[in-house]
Amino acid sequence: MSEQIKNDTTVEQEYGADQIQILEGLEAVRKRPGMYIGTTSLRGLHHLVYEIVDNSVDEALAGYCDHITVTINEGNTITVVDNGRGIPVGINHKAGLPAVEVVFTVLHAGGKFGGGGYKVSGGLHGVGASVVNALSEWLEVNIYSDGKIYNQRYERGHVCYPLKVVGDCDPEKTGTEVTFFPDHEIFEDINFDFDTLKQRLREMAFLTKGLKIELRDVRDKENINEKVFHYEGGIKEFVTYLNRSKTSLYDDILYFEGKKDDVYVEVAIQHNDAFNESTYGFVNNINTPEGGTHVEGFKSALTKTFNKYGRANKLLKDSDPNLTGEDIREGLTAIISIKISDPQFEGQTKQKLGNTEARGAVDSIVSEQLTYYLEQNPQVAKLICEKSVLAQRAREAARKARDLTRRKTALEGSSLPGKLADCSDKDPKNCEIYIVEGDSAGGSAKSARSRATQAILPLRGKILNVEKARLDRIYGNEEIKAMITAFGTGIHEDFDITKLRYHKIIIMTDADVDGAHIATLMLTFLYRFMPELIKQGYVYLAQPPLYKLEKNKKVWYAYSDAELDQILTEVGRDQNNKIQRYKGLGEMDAEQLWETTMDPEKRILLRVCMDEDAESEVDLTFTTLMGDKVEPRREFIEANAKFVKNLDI
Ligand code: TSJ
Repeated sequence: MSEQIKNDTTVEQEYGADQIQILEGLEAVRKRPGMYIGTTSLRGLHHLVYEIVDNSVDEALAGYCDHITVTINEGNTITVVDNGRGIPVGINHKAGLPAVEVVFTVLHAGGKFGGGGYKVSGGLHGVGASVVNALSEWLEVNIYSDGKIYNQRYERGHVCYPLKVVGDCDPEKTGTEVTFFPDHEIFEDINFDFDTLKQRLREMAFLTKGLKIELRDVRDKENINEKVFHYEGGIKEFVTYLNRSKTSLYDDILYFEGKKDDVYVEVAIQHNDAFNESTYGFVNNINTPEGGTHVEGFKSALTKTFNKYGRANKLLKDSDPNLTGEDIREGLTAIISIKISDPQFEGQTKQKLGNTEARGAVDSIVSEQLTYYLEQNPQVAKLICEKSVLAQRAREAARKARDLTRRKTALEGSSLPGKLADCSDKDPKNCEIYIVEGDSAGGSAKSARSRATQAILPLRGKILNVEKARLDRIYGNEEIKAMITAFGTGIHEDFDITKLRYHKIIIMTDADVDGAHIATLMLTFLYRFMPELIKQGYVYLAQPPLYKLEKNKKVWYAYSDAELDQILTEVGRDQNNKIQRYKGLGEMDAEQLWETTMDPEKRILLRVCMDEDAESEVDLTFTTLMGDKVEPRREFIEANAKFVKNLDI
């Protein structure tokens, strides 16, 4: 190892104990990359980009940078450019090296180096540029400062030559440019995904008001892809964005900002006329899906302030009980973003903020500024209080409705819905339930099924959209009640997955737009009320064929236009072809339905999964499962298809 280093360097630098330690540090990163970036999957690959961009965002937060460009170059190298001060090039005395070299070669180079004020942003894996350097086949940095361009290159973390001046530039121009090529030896796949980077960079731009972040994909010269994110309103615009497909309850975005006990707090909220809560917490620009003290402080302030205001202004009657936090947060979209110098994360996945000073800071800033806002804006205050009181009543009604269904099931035993054609096998592992759109398709499915293991539950028409209805109506809905009793698990606090009666819940709808909409409504219901069923992989979508082709007494089924095309190419395009396009499940007879969609040996099922990467939007993804005997043509369809469907409809 040391031989190699000596060859790469000049007499100006002597490699002593410090340098050896440096290389051992980066070697450790290469040996156990997972320890530093979580994973070497695509997720870890993209993490490299965030790790670099975080440094430029820090420069923006320090007030010296307002423009960052991220480019995916041909060959999957990444270039990040900012217009900040440039990483310091002067000698860092502790290490005896230029600060920039320390940044790239010393593990955990943080506040200790870089000329003071250098802060490693992020929390979870905020380990800095040296980790990216260690995991890159090569990395090059150019720094524009004092009218000069400084340059250094590294390969797998090893310095190729000392920092050098490679040219002059306009003395007004300053900034940092880093290009890196992720190491094939570390990452199995180095293909960057534009949309993945887009999501995160958009989020970063929302969280840093005024900062312009550009993302460019120039891998395909004929088709350059470009996105610019620039939000002067910061998290206020984030809330507008999250509410974009909703109807807001009032026009304002409420915005609170302040600093207390060294915690900088920003909060933006707005209610919409629907019923779900979307509260997102961020600490140093990192999403905290499990919340923590900052989110607790926010919720406590909201509950206290609205109850106080409601009582004082008679919007809440003396005889009414207090509003709960959930009542007030019905239909709420909120961003709580704090910046803190020493974030402590706890919980199993280290995603929950633990700093106690954050609770107090958010609570007091929100309480004070929200009280003031409500006094200044009585119309908005009234709208929110009235919606909360309605939520309170609905909650009460729902509790009664639920108690009633509970008592009823206790009285009647677990009587199954009348429309359910149950299977005879009672071992859930062997059992499947098909939820079928429409009575007529339900009829075909009932005669087609394998009675021992397949149960059929036909549902009439469009099922209730649970995003647009309050709990009391949801519990009163016949289709939903039928599903709940058929599954056997109960819901909410009664939910018990061990009581699940079928280990495959298969949604079978027409292969058209209406069918897709109905499937989405059902998935929304399952996602909101029984998310464990999806998380544990019990939910599936059936895939009925789109076309039937008959020719010379032979039959083919096609599940996509592409497949039909392929079959036609195989059998020849002539007038003996009889092609039928199925407009719905109802057009198939029982035998066809069995053969194409229900026979476990031949059918295609998509398993519904939750995308763990999804942050501010819930994504359900689907993986394809096929019967044991897969015809080659079926495999062609979408063996690796990944459908992403945004639930936020
Ligand atoms: F990741 C990284 F370190 F390689 C990196 C850092 C990558 C990129 C694209 C940009 C940066 C970066 C660092 N941009 N701006 C800075 N700024 C500083 O490092 C800096 C400059 C001046 C002073 C000072 O106190 O004068 C302090 C710092 C931390």
